[in-house]
Amino acid sequence: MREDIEKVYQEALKGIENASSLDQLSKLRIRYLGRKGVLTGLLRSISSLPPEERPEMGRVANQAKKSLEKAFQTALERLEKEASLRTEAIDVTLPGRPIALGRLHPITQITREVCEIFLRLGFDIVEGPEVETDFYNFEALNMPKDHPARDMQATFYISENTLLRTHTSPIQVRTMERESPPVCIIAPGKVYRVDSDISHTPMFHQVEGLMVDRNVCFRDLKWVLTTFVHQIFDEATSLRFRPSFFPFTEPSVEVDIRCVICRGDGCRVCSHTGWLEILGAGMVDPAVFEKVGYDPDTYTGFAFGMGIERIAMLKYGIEDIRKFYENDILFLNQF
Ligand code: 2NM
Repeated sequence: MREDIEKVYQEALKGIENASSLDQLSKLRIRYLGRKGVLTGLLRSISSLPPEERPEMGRVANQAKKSLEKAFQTALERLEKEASLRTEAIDVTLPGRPIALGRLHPITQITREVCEIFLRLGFDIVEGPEVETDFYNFEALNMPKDHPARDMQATFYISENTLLRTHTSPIQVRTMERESPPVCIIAPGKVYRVDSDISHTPMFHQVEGLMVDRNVCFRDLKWVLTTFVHQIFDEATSLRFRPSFFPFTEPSVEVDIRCVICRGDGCRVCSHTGWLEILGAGMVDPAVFEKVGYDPDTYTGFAFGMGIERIAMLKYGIEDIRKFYENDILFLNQF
């Protein structure tokens, strides 16, 4: 009997120490210490021994039981700790989570390209406020309160005298007020007009330019704009200057380029005219010089303005201006 107990004890102890899961350990406990367990059976059979042997065997068997209970407890703690370590473990060999690299918005890219071309031609870049006063946005640009040209501008007003600029010309006015000629600047930035359809958004981007000095003439304007168009599109792109009207320039022109899509044959983009309108320009009206305190008998100048979205749409073949402002990552990632 003593040998039986010893054998069961050793066997159980070995099993407990080698148990590699909580499930396995639980099965071992049932097998040895359960109601129908091996050791439980041995304990029960003590009652059938001769009375003088019972106390001694009882002691031995109970000792084995106690000892195994303790071993179970130790093994339980060990396996629980291992399980928790497994769930908290960090596999340092796993590849890192990729960090998506951002990119510049296509409008920002084109704005920078345009600015770089004019920087190389000697223009400085000037910025200004998007919330403007009536004076800088209209009055100083030869558009008094009753001027019909103001009706054409559907303006976002903040108060009677405060508005969201409808063009970046106020930057040029502010620069002329602050500095005397020669002035040679470009004014990029956001502008706002009440307008929204396939080719208009209430906010869009402009780059305007201004050059003022003695003897600045229309030839200078033509050379600068031709050079610009050849650089932003290509050398083969020809230009056409059409008479037009702006309150702040006289004479005024609209500048077309040969359609970059069909090269002049006529297509949907150029409405079968072979030409695309991309710029407005002209010689600064003497009335504007008067407003900023320049002597119109001493100085002349040219100015021009273009919409960045339009340039970007023609360069990249985008048909709907609203694509720029939908935050569609698949669209934006193409540029
Ligand atoms: C255009 C077209 C023609 C322009 C004029 C001026 C200023 F302030 F010098 F008078 N800035 N920009 C101008 C002239 C803008 O955009 C289509």
